[in-house]
Amino acid sequence: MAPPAPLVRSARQLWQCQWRLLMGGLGPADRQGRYRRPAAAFTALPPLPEDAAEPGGHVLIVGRSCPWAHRAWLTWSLRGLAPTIETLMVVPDPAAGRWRFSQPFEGCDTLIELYRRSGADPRARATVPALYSRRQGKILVNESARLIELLNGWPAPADAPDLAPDIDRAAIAAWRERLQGDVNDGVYRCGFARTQAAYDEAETALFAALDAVEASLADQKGTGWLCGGPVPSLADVVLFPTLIRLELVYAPLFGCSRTPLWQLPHLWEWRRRFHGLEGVAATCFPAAWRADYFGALFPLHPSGIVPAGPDLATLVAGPFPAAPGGRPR
Ligand SMILES: N[C@@H](CCC(=O)N[C@@H](CS)C(=O)NCC(=O)O)C(=O)O
Repeated sequence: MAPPAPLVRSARQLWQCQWRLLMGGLGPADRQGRYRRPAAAFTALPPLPEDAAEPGGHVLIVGRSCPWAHRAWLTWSLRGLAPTIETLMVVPDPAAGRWRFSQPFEGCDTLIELYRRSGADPRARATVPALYSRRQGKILVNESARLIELLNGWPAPADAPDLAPDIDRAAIAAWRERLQGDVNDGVYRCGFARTQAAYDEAETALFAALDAVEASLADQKGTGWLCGGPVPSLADVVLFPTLIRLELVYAPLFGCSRTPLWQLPHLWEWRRRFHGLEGVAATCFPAAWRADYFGALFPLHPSGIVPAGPDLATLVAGPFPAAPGGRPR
């Protein structure tokens, strides 16, 4: 038997109130209900450390599900930095809402301890990615946008690609600027919106940016990378972590489902090719992504049930068969 209407009404009101409170725990919002990403602790681009070339002198701390960590991990992988920088995976602790180390690292059980030891403001969020210097005994930078720039200038094997060559610098910077707000953060602005208007604004900007990328890839007679060079650039690197999670997480959980990626054939093909680059598939963990997002973001998904999703292999399959008229089937 259905519960009486007044009970349903008051349960809804109570839930709305609790939902707003819980959403506050995910991040701040402005007065219009737009999600505002909080500032990080070590955001400035540090100089290249003197001991950068020393084997194992630095540790890149990442979490599997985090797209911001993913871009740093991809940069590390594409440039072959394993000889000088170790990677270390932290694991989520959803009950406590923090990252912890699988085994104590530098005497710390949790990432927040390492942040405190590095001199972070006690109120700062302990986020991934973070680059740790063993010699200095502290985190050097934890803002992924700066970290990938640092890693792009890090001493690397002779055949390592430059992901921000001078000739494409302006185009790379322009794409990165747009992608960072409208796409990388844009999916979070959709998912963490507190009002319909805030969601609509973020969602429109997200798909407008993806349409712009699609148009640019379609126009470009070059190599199929975003800035036209022979190798992907940092613009491609930052786009990939968001796009590879689109059907798996952001469409079903954050409401980013207006245009399925198969309707953007050049982007589909771009994603397939990027995923095929050496070392990229090893950074992709679709089951862990889904478990972490659906399991941890309680206010968005209170049941905690992890729904079945598409097989990643089907998302990077192709080339996409074109139907008459050039549209994919
Ligand atoms: N500005 C940071 C954001 C990183 C970030 O928000 N990471 C999330 C995981 S996706 C995190 O570690 N959150 C933990 C927390 O907020 O306590 C960057 O781009 O590096």
